[in-house]
Amino acid sequence: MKFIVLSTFLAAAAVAHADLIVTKHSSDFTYLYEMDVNPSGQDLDSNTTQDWFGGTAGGSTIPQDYTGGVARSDQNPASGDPQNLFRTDIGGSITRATLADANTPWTMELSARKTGGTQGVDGWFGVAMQNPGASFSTRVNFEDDRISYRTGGTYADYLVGTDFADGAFHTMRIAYEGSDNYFVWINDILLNSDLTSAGAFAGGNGSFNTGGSWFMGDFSGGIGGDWEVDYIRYEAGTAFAAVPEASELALFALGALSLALYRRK
Ligand SMILES: [Ca+2]
Ligand SMILES: [Ca+2]
Ligand SMILES: [Ca+2]
Repeated sequence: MKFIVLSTFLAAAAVAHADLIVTKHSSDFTYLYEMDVNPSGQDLDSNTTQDWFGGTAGGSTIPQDYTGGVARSDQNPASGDPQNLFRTDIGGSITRATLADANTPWTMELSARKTGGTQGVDGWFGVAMQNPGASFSTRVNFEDDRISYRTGGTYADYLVGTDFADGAFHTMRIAYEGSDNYFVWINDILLNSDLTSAGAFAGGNGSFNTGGSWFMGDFSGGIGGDWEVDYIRYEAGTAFAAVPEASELALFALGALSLALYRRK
């Protein structure tokens, strides 16, 4: 009986990692934007070009408030649809400089929390990402009670019923393998856990910037509400799985212990 439990757990663990078996903690990524300062003024890849866009374009502004290690969206004026986002749609930006083409892999993890306001029809924090030269992009949203992933022109919902408006920080990791294959973790939970590489999430958001760009935060009328970002961490060249949660490791240890006890009997 205990052996069956362990076998089931091991099978679940194998599936949970899909085909991405190389893990890496985000704090070990190459580029760490910890939000102690405005990342638009940083040049972590030393290419003499600011890594992120700064200022306002099309009514959208990179967050200007950096206090206590977090970036804070400034939704003033309260009327209309003010938009705050992190964006890399500039020549030599961190993503354009480090992603060679449509199939260059990468891993990004961010930590964000909702601090107030009313979400839009697509939630309170969105991410849209497109490699240089890619024909598609990927789009993921934090909503008050779910995660939505754009696929096939519509949104699919995940983790429905989870309170993402609880004021706590939540992590979003996206790993791109190339060939329009994405893996998404929320709080270290792999959303497309039942899929292998060939059937990974396809970027279903269509093309929004063929030159390559990341948009993160509020960049559309469908996103609303206030938020803070604790960090954005990024590494080019490899799709890394999230490190299993401590609770999973504890379960694994428990399973191993059960097996040991089973064998002793
Ligand atoms: Ca740079
Ligand atoms: Ca908006
Ligand atoms: Ca921080």
